[in-house]
Amino acid sequence: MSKTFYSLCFMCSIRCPIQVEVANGRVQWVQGNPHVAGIEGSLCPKGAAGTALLYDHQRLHTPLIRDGERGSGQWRSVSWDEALDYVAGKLKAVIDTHGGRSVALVERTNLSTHVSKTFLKALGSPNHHTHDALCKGSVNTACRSLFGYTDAQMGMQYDKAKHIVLYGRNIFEAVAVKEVNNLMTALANGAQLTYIDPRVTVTATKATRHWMIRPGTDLALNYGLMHVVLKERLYDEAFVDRWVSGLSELKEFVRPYTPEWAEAETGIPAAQIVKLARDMSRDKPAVIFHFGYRGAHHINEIYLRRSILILNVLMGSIEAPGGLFFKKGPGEVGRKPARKLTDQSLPKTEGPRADGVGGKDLPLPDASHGVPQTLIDAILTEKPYPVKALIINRFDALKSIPDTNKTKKAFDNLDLIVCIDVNFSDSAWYADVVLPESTYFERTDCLQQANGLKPQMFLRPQVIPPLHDTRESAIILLQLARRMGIEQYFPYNTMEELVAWQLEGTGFSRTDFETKGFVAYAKDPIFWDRKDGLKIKTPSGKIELRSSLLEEAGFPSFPPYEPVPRPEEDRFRLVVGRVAAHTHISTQNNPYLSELYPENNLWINKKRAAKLGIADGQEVQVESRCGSGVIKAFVTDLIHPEAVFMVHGFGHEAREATRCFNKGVADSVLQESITDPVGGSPALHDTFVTVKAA
Ligand SMILES: Nc1nc2c(c(=O)[nH]1)N[C@H]1C(S)=C(S)[C@@H](COP(=O)(O)OP(=O)(O)OC[C@H]3O[C@@H](n4cnc5c(=O)[nH]c(N)nc54)[C@H](O)[C@@H]3O)O[C@H]1N2
Ligand SMILES: Nc1nc2c(c(=O)[nH]1)N[C@H]1C(S)=C(S)[C@@H](COP(=O)(O)OP(=O)(O)OC[C@H]3O[C@@H](n4cnc5c(=O)[nH]c(N)nc54)[C@H](O)[C@@H]3O)O[C@H]1N2
Ligand code: SF4
Ligand SMILES: [Mo]
Repeated sequence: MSKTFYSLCFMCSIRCPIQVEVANGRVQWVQGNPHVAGIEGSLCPKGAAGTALLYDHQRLHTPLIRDGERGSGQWRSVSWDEALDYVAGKLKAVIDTHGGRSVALVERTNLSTHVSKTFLKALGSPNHHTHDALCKGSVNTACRSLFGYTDAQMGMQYDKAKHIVLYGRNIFEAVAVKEVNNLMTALANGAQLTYIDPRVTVTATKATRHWMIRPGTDLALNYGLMHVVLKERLYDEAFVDRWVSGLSELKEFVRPYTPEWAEAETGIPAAQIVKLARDMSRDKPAVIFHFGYRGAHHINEIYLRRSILILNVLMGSIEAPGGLFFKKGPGEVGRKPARKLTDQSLPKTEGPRADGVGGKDLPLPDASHGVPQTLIDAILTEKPYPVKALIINRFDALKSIPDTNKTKKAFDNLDLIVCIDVNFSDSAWYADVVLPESTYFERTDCLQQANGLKPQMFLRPQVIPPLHDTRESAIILLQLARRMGIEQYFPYNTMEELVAWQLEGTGFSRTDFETKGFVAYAKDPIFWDRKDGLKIKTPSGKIELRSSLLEEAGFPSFPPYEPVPRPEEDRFRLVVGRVAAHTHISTQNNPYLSELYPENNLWINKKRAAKLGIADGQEVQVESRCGSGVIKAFVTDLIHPEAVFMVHGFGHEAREATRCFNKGVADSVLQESITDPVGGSPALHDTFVTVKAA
């Protein structure tokens, strides 16, 4: 007998809605949820390889306690009781000596993040971290500086857009299924796509125009664009007059940044810059300048993200169909969202965050996410205070934070490392205790509140019982909470009880999710009235080009442009990114995906490779100030001469993950840990490397 379930993929954190067929206790088939607009059956290659994760004999099967040196790969399989007693005992010892704040937790945001936040707060620790800063911290801060909303509270209506500009937002390889489909719809309807990237990516091949920009200079391009827009009055005057403050300061600021000046910095012809400004103005307000995620990570990233958002504001594309919108929650229609454990009144935590967020060094990054790379510094220096226990959940701290060698040194300073994962990640490999989570097919998860033009709620139900001795992270934390004496904040015994608790007051019940996998709070898209109804959350109620958030923290809104250094003769700027077949650092050992894309290589420009005597396919040694590795060269004219590129996610060290062990090089080993002090993102693309024949 076959049964159909609606659920959420978790081969990456996009969480696309899926339909799962189960027969004879086995997952037989997975496809996109046909009831969800923009998905309609489709999946990406990683989503399709979900069953290969489920049935992979190399994933984690039981709790493990380390039996040799850290990283030696000697483990003891233990019962859950033994593992949890061990962790609780160690946590108590650390807390007795150093206080609750000496426990930190790092995780990739997931549906149970409210549970782990509650766990840490209940222990008295302010040191909960998500991946956010590493992914898009400066985008988050830039959005708050202009609108008072985070980037996560904003979206883009691609399918109705007439022109979309992507700054290294490589949508057709760094995939979110709905986004890809909606962009395809826009292109089929005649929309223009301008793609800016120092590499020719798949997205570049589908674009109306592609500019091979000199790496790191997008900000100069944007100042050139703004110069034209303001000089030729190409902006949406009605929108700007009504909603924007700081226009005259911006005008004054961009006056010297002519398109000719931008050409000298970026390599993009001035006439083309002028043309893009005019094209966008013609199509406004149904235009999108995508604020991007990982395209350009530099020490001044905040100002790039602000400049992209400001271009949208000038085009009046905010809250316009085919532009950027503010996500609407259930409150918009007088309803309630799913409850979170963090809604409860929780103990006050023991003051400042160890990573410095909210303090004088990092006043502005989002304290509800933290900055993982500066947590590493705090662990190393024990400043402002010792952090001695680290819980890592659904995150690979060792390989997702720049400068792996430094992270390893910080690990040496910890009394306890616990890793909750489904795979033998490198962080698991270096942990003291490994707690295996059930995969997304085997567990019911917390509810997904999906705000957007139409607020909705999704559920990920268990479709088969766990195949091995694994548990859900929300249950693991509950069982630890009981051992730590903080169980009063966890009002459930099972995931079904937790979901029922979350649903209280929403007007929906568990069975409402069975027909389509989701429930909707509204039928039609909700747009606020652009004349009078925008709920801008800055102190002035206006979109603040001159930002009170920045200036009150002592940062300028419009700092003069600083030229981007060109690498010395024998050096390259290291840039990194994704490939369609893999998720960050987590799918390289997947039986199917490891076949599709088994190892990364180093893209290097043909002319520069010729000078160095490097041939295509040859092994080369790449070296930065913090590390080195040997990787095969991909010699091509599809990359700017100043840059070399590698796909993130390779160079795994966990021997038990045999399909990916030691294949390719980890970008994190090479990258220096530099942080945008305003926005909070790591400047992952500010590392220079040498390349020579290995
Ligand atoms: N050097 C470098 N660092 C980066 C980036 C980069 O390009 N280069 N990219 C940044 C970006 S954009 C992001 S979003 C982050 C992502 O950083 P991470 O979150 O670390 O990366 P992922 O590959 O998404 O997943 C990490 C871990 O989650 C585990 N996992 C998968 N499913 C489950 C599950 O159901 N339960 C549990 N408990 N674990 C699970 C995987 O096995 C993997 O070990 O990295 C950032 N850091
Ligand atoms: N297949 C797959 N899809 C994913 C993910 C995944 O792991 N795998 N992860 C998801 C997540 S968490 C994220 S954050 C997004 C990331 O989405 P993106 O940010 O679109 O992804 P990246 O592949 O990191 O893209 C970086 C691109 O920027 C280019 N670039 C480098 N330097 C510059 C520069 O100076 N200027 C410009 N304009 N471009 C530059 C690089 O060449 C590269 O093509 O992808 C999401 N989708
Ligand atoms: S983008 Fe692919 S891997 Fe990520 S959730 Fe969607 S289908 Fe799954
Ligand atoms: Mo990300």
